[in-house]
Amino acid sequence: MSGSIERVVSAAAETGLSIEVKRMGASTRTAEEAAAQCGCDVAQIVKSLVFQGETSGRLYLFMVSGANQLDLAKASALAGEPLKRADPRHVRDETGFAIGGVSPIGHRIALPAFADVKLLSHEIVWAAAGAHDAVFAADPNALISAARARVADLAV
Ligand code: 5CA
Repeated sequence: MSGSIERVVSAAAETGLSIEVKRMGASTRTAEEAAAQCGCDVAQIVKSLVFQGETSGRLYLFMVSGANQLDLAKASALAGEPLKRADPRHVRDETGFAIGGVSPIGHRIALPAFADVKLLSHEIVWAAAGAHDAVFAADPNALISAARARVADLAV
């Protein structure tokens, strides 16, 4: 198992979230690809989007359904500062994950996290597990708790 995936598994175990990481053997880099591999609706895929505060330079995690776009105005209001998309290298340094495999849990450095309320309308959601072909399924409430994310209206 890769170190990135191990961090996801450890973080889940530490927070009492029971997960089984699945290596799909095909790309799950995008929500559409992940949905095709998981055989689920794209709305059940959790996108883990990392943005950077323009003032503080701090990174923030936003968990949004694959069917929705992040509303940057709402996200900025929650962060308390304007946001821009984080540089991929910066994302990798702080989360330990490459874009396309960023998991909502198991980051190297804890990021303030927010989750869109629409994720709660599914019984099961799927999230990236730290690699480009790795995913896991979870109850959205349990996943959001494990990510220590605040539930908010984040979608456009
Ligand atoms: N594994 C899939 C499904 S869980 C996944 O990670 N999807 S994702 O949406 O969370 O991650 C891909 C997202 O990374 C894209 O939606 C996009 O917002 C972001 N992204 C793609 N390219 C870049 C880039 N060059 N810099 C910063 N963010 C990027």
